[in-house]
Amino acid sequence: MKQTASELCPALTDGTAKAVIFDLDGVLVTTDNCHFLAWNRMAQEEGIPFDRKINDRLRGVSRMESLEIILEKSPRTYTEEEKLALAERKNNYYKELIGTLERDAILPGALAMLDFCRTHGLKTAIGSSSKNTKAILTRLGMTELFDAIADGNDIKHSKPAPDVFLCAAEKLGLAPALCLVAEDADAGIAAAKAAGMRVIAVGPAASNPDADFALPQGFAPLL
Ligand code: B16
Ligand code: MG
Repeated sequence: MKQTASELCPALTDGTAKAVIFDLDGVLVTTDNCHFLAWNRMAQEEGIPFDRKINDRLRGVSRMESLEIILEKSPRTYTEEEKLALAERKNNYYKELIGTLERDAILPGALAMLDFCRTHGLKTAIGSSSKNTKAILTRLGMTELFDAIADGNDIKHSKPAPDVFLCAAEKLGLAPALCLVAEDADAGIAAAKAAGMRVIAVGPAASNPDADFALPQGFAPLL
């Protein structure tokens, strides 16, 4: 059933928020599946068991921390140098995949949601752990849709630390309490809460009890 953005999240129009900070992978675009495919390829080559359940723990988590989670199941140990090489190999596979993305990689309703925010005077920003954020936004022609972009290159501590969202709020020139965060990851919800922001939980994170608003189908009901 089609719903309005205000029905999905009353805080968008009640005057208590001035911006929405969007996570990228899994919230606006389907690159979460590209991460899965790239890690899966690397894990298979190394003989490390890997599946969708383990992959869910990687949402919002930085590249090197994701690797450590995958290596929990590894039959052998790796030196720090080898770990850097594994992460680089995965990132090369990932870049191959995002290099083929087309506009249909934008999740259903995401553009309608961004349009709603902008026409209702809410600023829009990206708060993503990914160091590939700018390449993805450029590839999909989305860069101009945001007033600020904070990503993995701006921060030392990735989600669940609040850094990327605090960085986005600072770039927007807004107090954290005036920002809403849209997230698909438990780590991202923890990060937003630690930043003092309210959270719209989408997709796999919709059942997280810390979410202020839950959208199990993401922004698709807007269409
Ligand atoms: P990269 P998000 C996160 O993006 C992904 O969810 C996570 O799976 C990935 O490991 C992380 O970015 C780092 O990505 O390897 O491209 O720097 O969900 O915070 O937009
Ligand atoms: Mg995400």
